[in-house]
Amino acid sequence: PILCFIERSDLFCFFYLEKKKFLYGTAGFRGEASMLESTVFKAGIMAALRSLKTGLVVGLMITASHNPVSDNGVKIADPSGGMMTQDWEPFADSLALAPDPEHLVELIVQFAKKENIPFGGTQSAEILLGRDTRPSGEVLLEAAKKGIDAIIGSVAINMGILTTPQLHWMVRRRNMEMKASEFDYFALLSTSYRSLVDLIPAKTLTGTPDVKLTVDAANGVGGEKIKELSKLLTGLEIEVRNSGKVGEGTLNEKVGADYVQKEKFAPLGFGPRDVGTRCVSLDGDADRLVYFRVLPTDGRSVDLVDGDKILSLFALFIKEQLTILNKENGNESSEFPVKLGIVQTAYANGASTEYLKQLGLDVVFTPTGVKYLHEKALEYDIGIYFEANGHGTILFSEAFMPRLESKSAELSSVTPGSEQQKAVLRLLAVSTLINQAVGDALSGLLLVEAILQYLGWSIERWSELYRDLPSRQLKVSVADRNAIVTTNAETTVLKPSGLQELINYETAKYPKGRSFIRPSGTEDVIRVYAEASTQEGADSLAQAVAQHVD
Ligand code: NG1
Ligand code: ZN
Repeated sequence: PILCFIERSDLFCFFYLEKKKFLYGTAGFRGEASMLESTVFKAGIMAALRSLKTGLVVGLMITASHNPVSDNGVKIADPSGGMMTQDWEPFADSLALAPDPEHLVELIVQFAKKENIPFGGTQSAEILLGRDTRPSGEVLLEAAKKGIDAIIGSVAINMGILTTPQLHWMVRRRNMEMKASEFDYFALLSTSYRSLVDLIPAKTLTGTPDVKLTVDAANGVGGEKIKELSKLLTGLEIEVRNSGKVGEGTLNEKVGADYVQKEKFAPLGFGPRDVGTRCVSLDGDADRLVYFRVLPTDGRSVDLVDGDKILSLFALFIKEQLTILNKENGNESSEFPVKLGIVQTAYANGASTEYLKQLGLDVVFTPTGVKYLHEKALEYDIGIYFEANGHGTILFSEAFMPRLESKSAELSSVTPGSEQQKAVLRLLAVSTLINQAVGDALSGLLLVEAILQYLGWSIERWSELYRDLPSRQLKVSVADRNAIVTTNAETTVLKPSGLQELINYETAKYPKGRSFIRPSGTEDVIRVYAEASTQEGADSLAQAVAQHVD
């Protein structure tokens, strides 16, 4: 009976296009764009089923983030705005691997039964579609629509060209029955930023604040979006380069957050003229950001202020607000206990972890992949997570928000204008500025800018919070990357046996040495990471470990 709710002609028409099988990794399905049509079509089916199952709005985003322009990908946003629930990933894989349309239909029928997905009832499905600026995006978006149409009762709404975090934000807001247009997004970000700036204590406002920020938009979707956003901002001078305009360069080619973070080199379009200014790089779909300043030594190398330092800045600021809030008449009181947690991965620079622990913060680790970090951060009242590569955000838990709001109401009637009240207002402004669905370069950079102004800090001062340990990342191509199995938030190799002992042996040779390997979730490689007290040490440790992997 379920079959009559599936448009079979579409299934057949899309199947023959399949040339390669993909797996739903840490970033959904990703690969060469010309091979993806059938897989994206299946992702459309998945999204429709997910919406039918939950009775809520679901998102589907076509992007390959920081990967080359010839690649593309698709990921599904759950009703919360976060990544699709991990329980459904095996189903996504099985759809992608289905050998023919008959099997595909069979898989859908079985899965729908198992999950009690209500076909043909009053339930309808609604899926918001978005794509980045890749030329292959349009065709793939059509394929996704076809997949959604194949599940009768589902409606696809094309939201057009968006950053990944904008789409996730819209899905989340729609399900909370809140205004969710792109204009609403820009308006909320700009007003929250304004509130934070207006709450800066007068004493830090001495001297002229450095309001100039130069943005490298990776020739991606973030370029136009940040220009639109900046029209609503006052007191911040934003210059956008690599904005994606024709002739300005290629998406993600020697530009963008991934390039700057991995190469520690200024992106194209930046150089000696930028020495002394604050610069920020977004990635291709604007869900990552890293800051940098071009060094005067050669006008090309950069002092990188990565995700770990952004995390540290956020943590410092939130902690300070909580301290102010709990200070009554100069005495610490535990009147308003808040569970603040910091979530990192093994890629976090060891110096950042040490710094955060010195601040007395609760730091925990998860495997690589936003879904793991996000899930962990949700366990706290306020959970801050970041990957070193610049993807992260601050989550305010559902249980905590009403507490914060009632504290705000109480303080505004009992002690209006007090420092405590201001601290609460700052936290509330952060909760609306920073994207609660996923990491978001635009909201992230506005928060950084507001905090730097609050502290009266330059980028140099921020960068000096701690000194990064030298590190090196390498990739090793192997026949089967899944032959390597890790545990302990990816810091220990379980299989093949004996390999971890070799890594330990190499690592022990270096002061402050640390090294781990893991299969990438987005590329067909094993990644090697090494850290040591010197760059030479980190380089040769990484080399030595890579040789054992080969
Ligand atoms: P993989 O390929 O699994 O290492 C990369 C990043 C992740 C995450 C995903 C999703 C590194 C070392 N890894 O994953 O942190 O951002 O892409 O885009 O940066
Ligand atoms: Zn991205």
